[in-house]
Amino acid sequence: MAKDMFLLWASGSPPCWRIMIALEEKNLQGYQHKLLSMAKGEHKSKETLDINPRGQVPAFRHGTNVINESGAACMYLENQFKSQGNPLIPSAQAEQALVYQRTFEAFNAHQKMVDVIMYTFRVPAEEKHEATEKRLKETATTEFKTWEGHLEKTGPYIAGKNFSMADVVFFPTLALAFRLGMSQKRYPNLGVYHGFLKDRPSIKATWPPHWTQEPPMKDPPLKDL
Ligand SMILES: N[C@@H](CCC(=O)N[C@@H](CS)C(=O)NCC(=O)O)C(=O)O
Repeated sequence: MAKDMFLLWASGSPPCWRIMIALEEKNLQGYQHKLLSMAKGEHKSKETLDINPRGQVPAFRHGTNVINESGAACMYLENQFKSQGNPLIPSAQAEQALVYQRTFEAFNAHQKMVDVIMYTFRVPAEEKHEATEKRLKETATTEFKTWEGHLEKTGPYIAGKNFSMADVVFFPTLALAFRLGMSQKRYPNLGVYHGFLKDRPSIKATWPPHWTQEPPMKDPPLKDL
């Protein structure tokens, strides 16, 4: 079944990682995949553009169905393989409501983190403004503080007692935030959450390969968060 799935991905990309975790959770190992180098611009190659015209990863195909949006691909995998592997969306009303809420809410955290990273690396020094940088960092900090608070109310997983789609979507963003310097001391609940989830088989199996080979950056962009 997984043999007719194909994923183009990049190491450390949270959207790619989400799909890879979902595939593991649904016991869909054995899918075809190719690791691309974004540094070499391989995500702009014809091979990628043929699947994802935006020239972005993930680029994911199941048979003739193309599902490039990471959230859409994860939902698709859960729905197509409902009874296979681990259920990621509970059917009980209150639990389902919380899982959907946290799953889609996680895209906010991701975007606010990306805003800081992009501003740091993509905006030329002469165009940077201290006030803008401060505002972006404060916005991202407030967002992660919100998630820190979520765990106080509904842990140990990000949407309650069980691992769910919300973890599939949120964890890669959090792991990248910590990798890029966000302080675990300032977010103790998120630190504990990250600590136990990183050993989950689906997450271990898909851990970004370059993170195990290369040390974190010396002056990381999220060190003020
Ligand atoms: N909406 C997409 C976002 C994908 C995305 O932002 N991918 C990044 C890598 S993390 C990318 O390919 N960036 C290169 C570019 O936009 O040119 C999803 O969640 O699947």
